[in-house]
Amino acid sequence: MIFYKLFFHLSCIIFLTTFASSKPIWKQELIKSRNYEPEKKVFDLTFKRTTLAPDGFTRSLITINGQYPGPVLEAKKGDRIVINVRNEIGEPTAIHSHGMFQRGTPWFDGVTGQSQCLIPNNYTFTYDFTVPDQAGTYWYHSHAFTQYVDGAVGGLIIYDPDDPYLNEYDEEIIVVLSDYHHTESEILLKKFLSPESEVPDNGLINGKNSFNCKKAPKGSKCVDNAGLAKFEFVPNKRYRLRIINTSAFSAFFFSIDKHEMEVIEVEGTYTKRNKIHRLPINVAQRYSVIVTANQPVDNYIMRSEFQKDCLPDGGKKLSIVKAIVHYEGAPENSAPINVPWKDFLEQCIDLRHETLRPLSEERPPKATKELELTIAFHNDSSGVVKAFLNGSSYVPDLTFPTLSRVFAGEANHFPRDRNVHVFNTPGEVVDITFINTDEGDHPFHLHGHQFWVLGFGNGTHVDKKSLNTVDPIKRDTSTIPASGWIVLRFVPDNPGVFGIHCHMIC
Ligand SMILES: *[C@@H]1O[C@H](CO)[C@@H](O)[C@H](O)[C@H]1NC(C)=O
Ligand SMILES: *[C@@H]1O[C@H](CO)[C@@H](O)[C@H](O)[C@H]1NC(C)=O
Ligand SMILES: *[C@@H]1O[C@H](CO)[C@@H](O)[C@H](O)[C@H]1NC(C)=O
Ligand SMILES: *[C@@H]1O[C@H](CO)[C@@H](O)[C@H](O)[C@H]1NC(C)=O
Ligand SMILES: *[C@@H]1O[C@H](CO)[C@@H](O)[C@H](O)[C@H]1NC(C)=O
Ligand SMILES: [Cu+2]
Repeated sequence: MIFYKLFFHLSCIIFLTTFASSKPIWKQELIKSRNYEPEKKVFDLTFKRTTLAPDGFTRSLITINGQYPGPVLEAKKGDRIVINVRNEIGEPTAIHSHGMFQRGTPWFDGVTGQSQCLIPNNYTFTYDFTVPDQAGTYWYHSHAFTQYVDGAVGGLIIYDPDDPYLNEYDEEIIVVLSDYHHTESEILLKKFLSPESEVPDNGLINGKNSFNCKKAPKGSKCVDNAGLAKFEFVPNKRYRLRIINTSAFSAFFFSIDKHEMEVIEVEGTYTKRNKIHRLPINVAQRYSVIVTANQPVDNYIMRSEFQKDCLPDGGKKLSIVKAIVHYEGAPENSAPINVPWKDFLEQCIDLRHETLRPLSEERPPKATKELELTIAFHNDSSGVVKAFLNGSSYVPDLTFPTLSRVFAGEANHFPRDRNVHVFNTPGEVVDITFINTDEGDHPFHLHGHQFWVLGFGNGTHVDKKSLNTVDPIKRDTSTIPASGWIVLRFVPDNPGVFGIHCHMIC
């Protein structure tokens, strides 16, 4: 029964710093010091409902420019990104660029009730922001209702002309992993409100997979063997795979049979090169790995395995999500090499520090403030199960977003259920400790910032001695273990209203 509890409103706290100390938006010095010119990149995206069958099963999906997943938006460090969102979904929406700091443009963070009002149907809204100081693997998705489960997602890549690994790979490949539901999210949501659990029907790699139609309900439109995504490898070339997990619930182990991979980036932070065989990746997380095409010319299975322990019913009916790595010169349709890596990995937690270390070690500043919050799921006064942070369940005001409230001079009067935490002292460094009393793990995401992951563990007692304050990894999405804790440190130096929330549609 973990699931229906999760499929609920964001449980959110909001960071707010007053606008008085606002820093310049555009770091001219940084840009000038480089030998390349920033550009203005304009993307026109139309969001629209379309009937599609990515895995053979026909359903209505939200497509972006007719595609699912949506087009990958590509820019480079320093660019200005302009996204014209045309809403033809038939209902209101808002689009969040996940991982973007939005320094100086907090109103373009795309969160309804926090940074903007909804974009009505048949309207166009323009997001306009710069990325002076970030590069890496990101994604964009609807931040309204449960639309991203219905397909409103796509990759967002910021290339880095100063990438320290630039000479260590020849080409890039984007791999979008998702869980996939045959039921529309609105119906799913209703199911979750009743104590009837639901797990994904399937998973996709770059929007493709096959489905065994025998498992589909009678009367549905379904075709077997819809086909797998295919990735072309040229022998001896080195590939940077950018892996993006856009799931609603499901964590995966990602691997390619017979191929090792080396992690080099997590969510915009370069890591020390580290060889692994299986990569755990939770909802909303991203990694880059280098894979060398150093195996005999053939076809190989790329697999994304559901971490079934994190699913409420143990994911009994789910199969491994597959794609094909096809070496140039290999037969087109021969059976792929099927030799999965067998390394044991603990489920439902992130890669540990030993395998995930920052390339440039950075000792975080000392914390000046501590914030402890307990995550719990239980019924409210009307008997509906909700997520609570220290007893308060987040309720957005869709018609008067928190940021508008700040501009209206109401920065000191927030209703309790807006779960606001105000940071308005320059130089503040905050440690947030989450104590998760739920039996499910929760991938937490912070908007507008990255945080250092100082440590995580089991139980409600934080083992302070185990915290790493010397060289922790910095990222924007981290898993809080089931019935466990995590300590995150961050510097609230980006004026605006930014959420921190579980990314499981909770
Ligand atoms: C949206 O625009 C389309 C075509 O311009 C029109 O047919 C439809 O009635 C409009 N819908 C709404 C809700 O205004
Ligand atoms: C994506 O995140 C979900 C949710 O935690 C997780 O179950 C799934 O395993 C992740 N995918 C991968 C490839 O790790
Ligand atoms: C949340 O609750 C815990 C446990 O009761 C308490 O220690 C902590 O101070 C509370 N946090 C806030 C922000 O009030
Ligand atoms: C909340 O749940 C508990 C335990 O399931 C139940 O006893 C109680 O009646 C519920 N309260 C409301 C208001 O529904
Ligand atoms: C946490 O608990 C799980 C399950 O009991 C166990 O497998 C794991 O090793 C524990 N982790 C730590 C850090 O103690
Ligand atoms: Cu985000």
